[in-house]
Formats: sequence, structure tokens, C-alpha cells
Amino acid sequence: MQDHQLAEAGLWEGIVQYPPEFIEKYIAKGYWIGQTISEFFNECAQKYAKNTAVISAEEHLSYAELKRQVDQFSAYLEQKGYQAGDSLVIQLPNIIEFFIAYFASIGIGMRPVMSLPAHRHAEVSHFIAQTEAKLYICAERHSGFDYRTLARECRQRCPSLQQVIVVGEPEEFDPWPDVSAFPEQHAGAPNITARHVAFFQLSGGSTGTPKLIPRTHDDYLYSVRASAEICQLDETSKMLMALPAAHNFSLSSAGSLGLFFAGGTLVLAKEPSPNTCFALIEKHRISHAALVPALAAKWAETVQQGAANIFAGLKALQVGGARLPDALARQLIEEYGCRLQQVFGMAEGLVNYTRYDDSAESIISTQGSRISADDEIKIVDDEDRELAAGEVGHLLTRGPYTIRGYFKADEHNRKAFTRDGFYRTGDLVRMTEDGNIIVEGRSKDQINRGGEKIATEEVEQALNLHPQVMQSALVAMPDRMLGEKSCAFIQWRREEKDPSLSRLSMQLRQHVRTFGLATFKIPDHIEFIEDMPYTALGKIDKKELRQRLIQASN
Ligand code: AMP
Ligand code: DBH
Repeated sequence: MQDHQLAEAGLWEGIVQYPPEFIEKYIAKGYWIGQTISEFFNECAQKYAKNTAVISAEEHLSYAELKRQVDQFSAYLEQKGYQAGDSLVIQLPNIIEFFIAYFASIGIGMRPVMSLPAHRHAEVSHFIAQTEAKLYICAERHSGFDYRTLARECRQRCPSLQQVIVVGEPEEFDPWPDVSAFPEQHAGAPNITARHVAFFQLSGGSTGTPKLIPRTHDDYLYSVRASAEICQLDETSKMLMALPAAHNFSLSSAGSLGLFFAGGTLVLAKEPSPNTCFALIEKHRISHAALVPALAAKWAETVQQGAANIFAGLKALQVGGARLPDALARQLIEEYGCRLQQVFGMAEGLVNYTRYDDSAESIISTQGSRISADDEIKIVDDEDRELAAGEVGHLLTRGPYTIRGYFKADEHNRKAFTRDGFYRTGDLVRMTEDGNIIVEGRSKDQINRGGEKIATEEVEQALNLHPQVMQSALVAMPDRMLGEKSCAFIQWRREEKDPSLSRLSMQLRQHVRTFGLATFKIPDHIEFIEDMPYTALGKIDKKELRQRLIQASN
């Protein structure tokens, strides 16, 4: 094979491609327009050059100014020797550097992994190892955590890692470079087409560590443009980004990319508390914001306690990531005059929105309808048989922006996708007569802790490594604020000098922390039991364990 053929083959390694007939269809229908994310960004920057693109604290950047910094950062990356197909992990809080790193790396064909600030070294080193990432970009610290300690851990574990860039005080690592002297011209990524993978999104998953989701330029941008239209964004839109910028919801539903497509202004919030965000909403006359239900509840509580009703002034408040209780939806609309939009999406693809002109009852009680008429949706029973209209079943989906497989995960893909390429979402849903989806529950072994997904198996594996743990089972327990929290049931080994159980509890939490899992994965509650309950098949009976928790709380 020629060099360029080898390089081309490398770009598809570990990636399940769309079948040719689907590619044809998505192009013919005008969903896939052959534009890369860099071309998209350049077009936005040209069209809206003078508009303010991003505001962070006191810093305001126009589209033209942002583009200049992106191009210079691309030139810097090129000078460092990075090439198309190389990966990097970006783990930044909501600061402008996130967008510079994202667009600049994609601009030279690198493939960034969208790590969240909550991830710790077990997750980040897994992302680096899976993608053989050469570069890791983080901030000095955020929310009291020092990412340089994480970087040290990753450097020890990950031979592929060549460089660490730290925004802030870098210590032994590289500082965020001053690129002002760099040229705006760079070679770009001539071999990358819109059909190639642009970056890796992450999934909460239900087995092991978070799965990497390869998203192509074509498929992602289709969802972005369509979302911007559904959300009616335009040049006057001012969007507050309170959730982590790297999350699929924040990036694409309609998110920052949807906003850039429309020429609006993005206002970055350091963290999502009412204290920080209410002030930003008033100061910048924010029109759009997106939250998870737990935060919507907190914001509502703050208004109830006498803060200004910021809900009434928004053109839209999106809530998604976890099931929004009907009562809270009703309160937001009826008490606070909020224009609510429910969003039910997944980093793997499919996104559903309630539309602004849906009836109030639909917006209160459903999670909306698909973006595209070509989002194929099936609701099936345990044997994959389609159910009658209105019945609750497993949601399967396939479409112009839903992946056909996780990255380098052949074995898992055989379970997570049907033979004909439908993604098994693991959600239990039903469809109303007018085509709206209601999320009724979940079949995947995952806990949704206020929108942060925990694959129970990952935490159990960590717990099981503790010498005093014989077996563990992590289950969801109902929580008023977060919707769900996690409870670990532990069958433990007695030792001669048995510590008290409350002491062992603390040790187990510390054990999970030291293992390097994201903080939200540390069990909220620990229960010690003598014997695990089992199903007829001999699996741990989690249903029974959840039942015990509910009974104990009554
Ligand atoms: P992930 O695959 O990690 O991106 O997480 C997507 C999952 O989050 C979905 O499959 C649902 O389980 C859950 N989810 C997202 N939005 C909603 C929502 N509005 N209501 C209920 N569950 C949601
Ligand atoms: O939870 C999610 O992953 C999610 C929620 C809303 C998502 O990926 C999205 C919208 O795009």
C-alpha cells in the first residue's frame, strides 16, 4: 500500500462505517453536505465576523478574533508535529480555551476526545490509551481539583502521551502557548473529508469504562444545523453555557455549535449555581440556557425563595439529560412563565425535542420528538419484536447522525447494536399518538445521577478490588434533588481485626477515589449485607436490592 493509502486506512481503524446505501440516502436527502467542522466554523466566522462569539468573565471575543486564535493554535499544533489522525484529550472547564483547542485541533485533522471536568485518572488514561492520544490539555485546577496530579498519573501510565498543556500554572508541563506571533495560515487537513471522524464524544455506557463515540463531520453538523433551526437561534441569541461545554447536549443540542451556526453570543458560566448564573442572565440578557433536571429544580427553588424570576425573561430553557418530573415541568411553565423545551438525547446520536408550539401538556409530560424524519425509531419487546402503538418497550434507533458502533469495541458493539445497525439505547419508552416519546425507565444497568451517567459495572469492578469486598452491587436509589443517587450493596469479608462498618464505608469511598474514578461515581450510600439476593438465573437481583431501598425509605 502507498503511504497515503495506509494513512487513509488508519483513519478508519476501529470505526464502524455507515453502509453505502445509507450514505447515499443521507447525501441525497441533503442531510450530509460534505462540510467539515473547520469549514463550518470558518464560514460562521466569516459571516458573523463582527458579532461577539464568546464571553468569559470580562473577556469578549468576536467571531473574527476567535477564528484568528484558532488558526494560530492550529499553526502551533502543526509546528509541534501533530498530524491528521492523531488524537488528543481535551479536559477543560467552560473557558474560551476549550473552543480554541477544539476547533484548532480538528482544523489539522486531529481527533479530540471530549473529556468532562469530573473525570479522573482512571477515565482519562483510558481515553488516552484507547485513542493513543499524544496530547492532553487540561486546566491547572477547577472546583478544587488539581489536574496536574491527574496529568502526572496519565503520563506514567500512557506511553503514547507526548505533551501536556496546562491552562494556568503548568509546573513541569507546558503552558498554554502564546500564539500571537504564530501565522494564521496553516496547512490544515487536506486528506480529511466530512465523512471522516471529527472527534470522540463519550457515553456513560453500561459496561466498564465510558465508551468512545466516533462522530463524523457530516453526521454531527447535520444534527447541529437542524437543532439550531428547531431551537430558533439567530444572531440576537445569547446562550448561557452552565453545563460542561464538552457534553454532547452543550455542544450540539443546539448548544455552542448550533449557536455559532446562527451567529449568536455564547456566555460561559464557570459553574451552574444560581448564584453565578442568575447574575450572568441579568447582566447579559440571556435568551437561551440548558440545564439538567436537578439544576432546574435548584434554580426553581432559588426563585421560590425570593430571587428574581429569571425564567420569565428567557426565550427558552432546555432541560434534558435525565427525566424531568412532570410536576417540576408544570411549575416552571405555570408558576414562572418559563418557555420550556424538553430534550432527550444521547451522545451516540438521536436527539428529541419538544417543539415551542407543542401543547403545554405535551411539553410537560413528554420528552419530545426526533429531529429528523429519517431518525428510524423502533419500540420493541425483549425479543426485538415491535410493539403495538403506545406500549412501553426498548427504544432502538438508526439515522443520519446516530453512530453504527463505538470505537474499537467489536464485542460490545455486537450487543449494543442490532444486526441491521440499530443502536440499543437501553431506554424504556413509549410513543404518544402525536409522535412524542415518553421515557418510562431504563433497561441498561446504569444510574442517572442528575444527568451524570454511572455504568454500575465500572464502579463494582473498582469496589471488588478492595481486599475486604467479596461482592458488590451498585443500584439506583431515589433522590429528591438528583432523581437518583447510587447505593453500593457490599458483601464483605470478615477479618480478625474488623474495622467498624462505618469505617469500612469510608475506606471504600476512598478506595474508589484513589482508583481514579470521577467523583460522581463514588457511592453516595453503602449498605453491608450478609448475603446477596439472586435471580433464578443466578445473577445478583438488583431489582430486589432497589426494592429494599425503597422499603427502607418508607
Ligand atoms: P449518553 O448515552 O451517556 O449520552 O446518555 C444518554 C442517556 O441519557 C439516554 O439514553 C437516556 O437514558 C438519558 N437521557 C437523556 N436525556 C433524557 C431525558 N430528557 N429524559 C430521560 N432520560 C434522558
Ligand atoms: O444525556 C445526554 O447525553 C444528552 C441529553 C440531551 C445528549 O447527549 C443530548 C441532549 O445531545
